[in-house]
Amino acid sequence: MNFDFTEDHLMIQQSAKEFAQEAIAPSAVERDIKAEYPAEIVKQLGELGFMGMMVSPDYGGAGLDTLSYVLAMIEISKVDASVGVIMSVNNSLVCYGIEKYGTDFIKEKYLVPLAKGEKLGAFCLSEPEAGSDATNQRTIADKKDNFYFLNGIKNWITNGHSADYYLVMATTDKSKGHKGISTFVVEKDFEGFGRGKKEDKLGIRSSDTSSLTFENCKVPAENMLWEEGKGFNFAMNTLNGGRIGIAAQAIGIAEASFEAAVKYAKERKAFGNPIANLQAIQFMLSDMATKVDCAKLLTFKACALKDSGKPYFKEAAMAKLYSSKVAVENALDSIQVHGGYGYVREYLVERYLRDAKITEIYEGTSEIQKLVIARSLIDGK
Ligand code: COS
Repeated sequence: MNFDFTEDHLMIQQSAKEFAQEAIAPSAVERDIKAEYPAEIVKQLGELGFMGMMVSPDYGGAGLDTLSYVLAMIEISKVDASVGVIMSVNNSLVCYGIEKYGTDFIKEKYLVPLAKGEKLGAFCLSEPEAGSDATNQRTIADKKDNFYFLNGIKNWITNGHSADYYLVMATTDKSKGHKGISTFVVEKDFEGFGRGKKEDKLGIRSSDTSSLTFENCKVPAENMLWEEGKGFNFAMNTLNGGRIGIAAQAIGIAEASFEAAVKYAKERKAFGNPIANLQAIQFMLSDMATKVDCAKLLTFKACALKDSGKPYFKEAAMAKLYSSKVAVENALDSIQVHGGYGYVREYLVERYLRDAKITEIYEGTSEIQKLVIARSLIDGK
């Protein structure tokens, strides 16, 4: 077991940190208030290679390991979790899914621009009646000649309004249950594709989330990923890696909350001394720091398993379950340390709490993570 980062890991961590401080931090508060999508920042992230970090250089990516991606995600999310989720969906759901399950044609056409950050992707599994119960896909794909015609609605789609390419799960054979679901690459300009309203959210407000509509949306048969009937397995396998990305996003928020609490506790005086001298505050800071380290260890372990080609779905679920819980707890504790100042916009910690909550919900709720972990423990898989 080696707890040291390589020179390369440290370099990536440092460059993500610098970019986050210089290019993301100055507009984060305003974008949160206005719910404004960070188009220019996403473009720059692409130019720096942060939008296709794990994709092979053969397809325009940076060819890095999962730990590098997680270190960058933590630094970016520490400053702005909205930018973190945009980056996470493109990297670990869209690029990963296409690289692993796409034909050469799909990789050349779609993966290269996505990995270079020239185009943006979205992952479309959720529907009004298929959230945790993801096998209940109502979107239908009917085949006619060399095309599939998609009809249905997707919702809660991150990058819904901003993406160019959408990975869409749809039922190709209802009689087969989850083995009758397939995945398609849909372009924003395909006939019959539409975008619904943007959601007005509690947190991660600078990322865009919306519903999508498919009305006889015409998709070439060659745009199917993996093979017919493998769409649900595609979604599950891809979400395992996505959960590592969300764990990293949550760690970023948890660490930012902790650092803000330490800074404030050293500055703020009560009873004639900095509140950092008070044991009540010290205990909170100790718990916050310990939890961040635990969350990192779980997440780094999931990265190591994934990169060595071993099963990692249980560890990814544990990493997301724990890190998201810590993000919420640390944000709450940081507000408590700040007192009244933690409750107002002038200090950043109220945003950390609003941003943290979604990490317990998307890419599988905490209850779903517990279900995945429990099944693995009981079935021994
Ligand atoms: N990794 C890989 N495969 C998985 C998996 C995982 N974490 N979880 C389930 N699967 C596979 C199973 O192995 C099974 O495959 P086969 O049919 O080839 O054997 C298939 O998926 C169906 O699994 P299962 O029978 O367990 O289905 P259930 O309906 O009982 O449960 C859950 C599926 C609840 C685990 C699944 O629907 C889920 O993860 N839901 C949450 C979805 C989600 O994360 N939504 C967020 C949307 S993206 S923001």
